[in-house]
Amino acid sequence: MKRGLFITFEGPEGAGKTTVIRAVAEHLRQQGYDVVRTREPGGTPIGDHIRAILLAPDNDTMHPETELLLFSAARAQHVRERILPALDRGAIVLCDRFADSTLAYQGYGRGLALDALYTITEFATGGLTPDLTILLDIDPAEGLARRRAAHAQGAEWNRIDNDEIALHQRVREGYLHLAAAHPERWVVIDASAPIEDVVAHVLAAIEARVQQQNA
Ligand code: Z5A
Repeated sequence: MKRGLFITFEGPEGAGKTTVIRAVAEHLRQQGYDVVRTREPGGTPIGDHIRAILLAPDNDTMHPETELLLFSAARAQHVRERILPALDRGAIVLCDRFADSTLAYQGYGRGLALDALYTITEFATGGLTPDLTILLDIDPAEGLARRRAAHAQGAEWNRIDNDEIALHQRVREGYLHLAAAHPERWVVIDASAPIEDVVAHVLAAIEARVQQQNA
């Protein structure tokens, strides 16, 4: 059976991943593609239980190592229960965060050793790597301001939103570093632009990748 396309979306809080994925999924479905939208942490019932532990603001004594293993446990379940079956049937999987979030947050952000993160991630994913990763790049101060505005309208506020701004700056720099190291997989898009422009750039990047796969 033809393998589908695994596309991940990364970026600081409030970059617009959820909003963009929703618009892109609708566009691709209208074109007749089988599209699966999913997210991390989560994407499965077990993953959603782990998500609740990870993001509860009260769990503020969680150690970085515990956090790493919980994100990785949720990912191991997500890959096997949800992502691989969808790819095996030829779907386009749009995933809101994946293993690069672990490198950016637990690695560049919290300072855990990157070589350990690569080993644990390889084990959790069984070696699954995205075909395309979209980095929605934004100044964390602007992203967090968006999050605060959304929270005032009822959106949830989580434990990691509470982290110091310096962590979010290191996360952004980590992402830019990862993208520069693997330009064949990453596309960096300015997420401070109006949402219509961001969606148009993302669709162009996906269409280019689909054509490349079909060539
Ligand atoms: N995490 C980790 O540390 N390690 C890991 O391995 C993984 C994750 C997988 C998950 O939280 C947390 O877990 C996350 C990283 C960490 N850290 N935090 N916090 P989450 O899933 O709840 O949150 P998120 O992934 O960071 O998403 P988010 O904060 O909800 O942001 P978003 O999805 O990128 O943005 P949005 O919800 O689409 O938009 C936010 C607001 O901005 C909303 O009101 C939009 O209408 C508005 N928006 C969006 N785009 C625009 C533009 N272009 N202009 C103006 N306004 C806009």
